[in-house]
Amino acid sequence: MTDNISFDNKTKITWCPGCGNFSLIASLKKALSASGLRPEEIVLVGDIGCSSKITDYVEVNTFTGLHGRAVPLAQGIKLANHDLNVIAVGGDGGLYAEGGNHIIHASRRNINMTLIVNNNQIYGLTKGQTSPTSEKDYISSATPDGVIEKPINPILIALASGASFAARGYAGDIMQLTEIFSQAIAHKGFAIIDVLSPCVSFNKVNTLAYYKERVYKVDEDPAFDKTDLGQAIEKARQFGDKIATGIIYQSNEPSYEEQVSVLSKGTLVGQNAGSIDISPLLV
Ligand SMILES: Cc1ncc(C[n+]2csc(CCOP(=O)(O)OP(=O)(O)O)c2C)c(N)n1
Ligand code: SF4
Repeated sequence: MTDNISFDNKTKITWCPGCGNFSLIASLKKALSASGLRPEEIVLVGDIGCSSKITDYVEVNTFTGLHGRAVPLAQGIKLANHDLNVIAVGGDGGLYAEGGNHIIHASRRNINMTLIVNNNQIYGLTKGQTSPTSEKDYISSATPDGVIEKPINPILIALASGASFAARGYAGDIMQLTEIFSQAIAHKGFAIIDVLSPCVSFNKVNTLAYYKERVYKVDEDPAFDKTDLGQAIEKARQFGDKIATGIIYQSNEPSYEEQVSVLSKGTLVGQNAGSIDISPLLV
């Protein structure tokens, strides 16, 4: 039995009191405890930023790379050893700005991994500059006259790029977030979860109260079918006075790894692929 593993470690947490990352880590640990996975079967891949500090606080294998590159790192780890359960975590700045292109290709590629984005609608660690999800007219130190560009809708981008699992959660509902993470970890293919999360120190607009006033759960509507892409796109677009949360889309498709013939013989690490001489390819 593995359901009593807490995944806690003793590292001192340095997030500001009230930060949305506390809900995210609590939900992730609960989902991992319920998954039956053991710490050594999991790799948590961080980006750079406040949200990526999560790799220091969960008792699993971890890897942290460059800002915006958590997704390609996670994909590489999964392809090297597809027996591992790989979860990437980062902020909206790194993952939607510097690393925005990776979301498109991970969505269409469908490598079996989970991507959790702590979306506080700003760059938190560097003190509140605007990110691709900052609202139009949002005033920050980087945009004293307000943001000129329109914000992106990451769930719509993932759906348009072919994602087989797309969800939106918010830091005010740990039960819902835990259920979404559990389903995402169990999902076969690329699962993206955009988590609306307050940065209490630098974003005074998109607060927990702001989200609470607007969110509702898609599964409260008995007519909603998460396997219907048309309905999912409608729900993904609902990001304003009403914000749709929950699993917005899920389809059952072959993962990338299942379709790579060499991986049917076992993991690349198991096949000792590291010892293959690739020097002829490099001339
Ligand atoms: C390529 C690159 N650009 C910029 C930075 C500086 N930098 C480090 S953290 C950060 C902000 C992180 O914001 P976000 O990804 O939204 O994460 P959060 O801190 O909000 O969780 C920036 C701009 C960097 N480390 N590397
Ligand atoms: S600066 Fe913002 S995102 Fe970073 S720990 Fe503090 S509240 Fe959280």
